[in-house]
Amino acid sequence: MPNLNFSDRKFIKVFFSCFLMGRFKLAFRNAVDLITENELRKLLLDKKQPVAYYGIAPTGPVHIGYFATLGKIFDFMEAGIKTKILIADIHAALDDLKTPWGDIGKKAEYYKKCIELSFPWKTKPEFILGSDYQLGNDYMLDVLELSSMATITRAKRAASEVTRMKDPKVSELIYPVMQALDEQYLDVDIQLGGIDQRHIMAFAREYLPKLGYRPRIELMMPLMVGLKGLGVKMSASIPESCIKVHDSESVIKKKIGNAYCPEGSVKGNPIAQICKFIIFVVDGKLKLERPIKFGGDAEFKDYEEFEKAYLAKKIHPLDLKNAVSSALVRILKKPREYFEKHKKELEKFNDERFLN
Ligand code: STL
Repeated sequence: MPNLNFSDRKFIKVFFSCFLMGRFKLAFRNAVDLITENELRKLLLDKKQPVAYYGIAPTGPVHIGYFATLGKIFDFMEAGIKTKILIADIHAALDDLKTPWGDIGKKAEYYKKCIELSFPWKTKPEFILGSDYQLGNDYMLDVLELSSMATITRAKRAASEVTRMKDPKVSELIYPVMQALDEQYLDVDIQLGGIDQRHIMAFAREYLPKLGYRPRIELMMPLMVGLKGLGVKMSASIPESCIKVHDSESVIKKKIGNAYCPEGSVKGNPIAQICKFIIFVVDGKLKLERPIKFGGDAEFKDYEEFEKAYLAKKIHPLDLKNAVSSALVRILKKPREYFEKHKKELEKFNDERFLN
């Protein structure tokens, strides 16, 4: 290490911060909230390879609503942030038995498979199974210690947007306690999740320091609007609102064909959101194929360019739907073909939402 004086060091720091502005921008793009911006800027400046995690409870069928947050892992990889994917199998049962205890193992396997096959990962993401560490003595003692600090009212508020919370089970209040501890036990700097996780994330920020652990940075992604629009989120419990990663080609085309897609408007428009959060993230572009009389072929290099053209009504919803259908059919090829061959893996859940 050369001997640098104060102004040399300062210059290097400023030089790097300019360079790293791009890194912050990439880490934050498409996100809706961040606690806190200063902490993330500092982390990117101070640490060469920060670590983040995204936790998913393996409950219903995997659908493209997960892609908004999964796509962020893509950005993170590019920004030099290592990302772990937590398959929170125990949480899936804690949430009012959305997955029965006896099924959490096979459900976790199914989620891992779907996530692995759905994205053209440049480097394979690291998967961690909740039950592999959450039953350890230290973790469990921390669960009990945190439970002795947080009131029921506080835990209820934390869980309110995530677990079912209909005459809640005790386990639904343990859920946020464990999610907070996951940040510590996975040894991460950042937790990544949908905006519906924000009360749990705030809970984690508040309670980890009470156990002597540092609060983590929380980055929140939007929830994709369902295919029927009207601000109703994409959810596996409303089959026509979402596209499963193993839906057949004809089902994908039918669902996109029936989707809400007002001409000249991207507000609450699920098709525009699929472009923004999936197609531009995975492909880095959007291609439109049209007969010459309808404007001919077109290619957009980023979402902003596409949005401008769509708002100016230079793209007809039908042409857009065709382009989005073919892109999704291509992007979901691997999971579709895998589960066509291994139909039994879907049938064993005894839940018709997993089938076509
Ligand atoms: C869901 C749907 C979803 C994400 C989650 C749950 C997240 C669960 C979770 C569990 C433990 C953690 C972090 C996140 O440490 O999209 O029902």
